Amino acid sequence: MEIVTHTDTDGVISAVIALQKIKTKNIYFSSPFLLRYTLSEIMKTTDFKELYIFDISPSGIAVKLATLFDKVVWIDHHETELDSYPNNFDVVIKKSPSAARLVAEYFDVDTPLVEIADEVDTNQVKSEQAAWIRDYIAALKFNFKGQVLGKALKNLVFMLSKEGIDGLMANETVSLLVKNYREWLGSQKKKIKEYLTVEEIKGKKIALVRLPVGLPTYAVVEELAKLDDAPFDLIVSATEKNGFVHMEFRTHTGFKVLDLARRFGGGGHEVAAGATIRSGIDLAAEIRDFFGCE
Ligand SMILES: [Mn+2]
Repeated sequence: MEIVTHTDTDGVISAVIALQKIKTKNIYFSSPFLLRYTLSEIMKTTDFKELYIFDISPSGIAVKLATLFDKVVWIDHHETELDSYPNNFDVVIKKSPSAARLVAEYFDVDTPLVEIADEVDTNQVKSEQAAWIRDYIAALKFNFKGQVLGKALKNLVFMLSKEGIDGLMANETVSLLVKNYREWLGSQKKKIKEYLTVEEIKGKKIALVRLPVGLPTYAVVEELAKLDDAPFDLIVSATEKNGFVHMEFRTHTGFKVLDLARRFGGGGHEVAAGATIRSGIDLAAEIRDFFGCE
C-alpha cells in the first residue's frame, strides 16, 4: 500500500490524517508535474494493491499509470478537466479549502490539523501552529532536495502522527531550523523588489518576479502587497532550476489565474495555480500574448 501526497503543508497533513485509519510506511511526496515519475518509481517495489493519492490533481497519464493498482483512492480539491475514472478508482474531487479536509471526511477523522491545513492552503494563516508548520516545511524544502527532502517530509508525517503539532513545536532541533529559516526569509523578502517587473496590460496590473532562489509563494505575495503598486491582479513568481522554470500564479484581487497556468500545461485553483516548463521561453511575451496583445 502506498500514499502519494503533495509536497506542501496540505499534503503532509493529508497523509497524517490518513495514517490514523490506514497503516503504511510507504509515503511519497510529489506534485502534478512529477506525479508520473513518482508513480513509475513506486512501480519498482509496489505490490500493486492499494494506492492513495492526496492533494494532486489527476492527469490522463497519471490515471493510466494508477490503473495498474487493484484499488485507487484519489482525494483532491484542485480544478480538473477529467470527468471519468476507471472502475477501481474511488475519487473524491471537489471544492474545499484544503485536501486535508476532504481526507478527514473520507476517513471519518476529527482533528484540529484540518483547520491548520485550511489556513495554510488558502493563505489565511492566523494561528501560530499554522505559521509554524508552513515555515518548517518551507525550511525543509530550502535545505533538502529530492530523496533527502522526501525522507525529511516522511519523518515529519510520522512525528506529527506521534507527537502532534505541539510536540513538534517543542522539539529544539526543529525549532532552530524554523528560527534560522525565518531570519533568512526576512533578509530575502527585502530583495524581492530587485527581481520584480511591473506591467499594466489591458487594465490589469501584473507583477512578474524572477527569483534567483526559491522563496515560498506566500512570502512573495505578502511582500508585494506592501508595495505602492499593489494590489496586483496577476502575480507570477518564477524560479529557474535544472533547465526548467517553475511558476506560481497568484492574485491580490481575485483575478482568475488558472487559465494562464493551464496555458503552460499547469493547473491548480482558480486563484492559486502553478506550472513547470522548460527554460528558454519569453515569459513576459507569453503573458502579453495571454492577454491578447503582442
Ligand atoms: Mn491543497
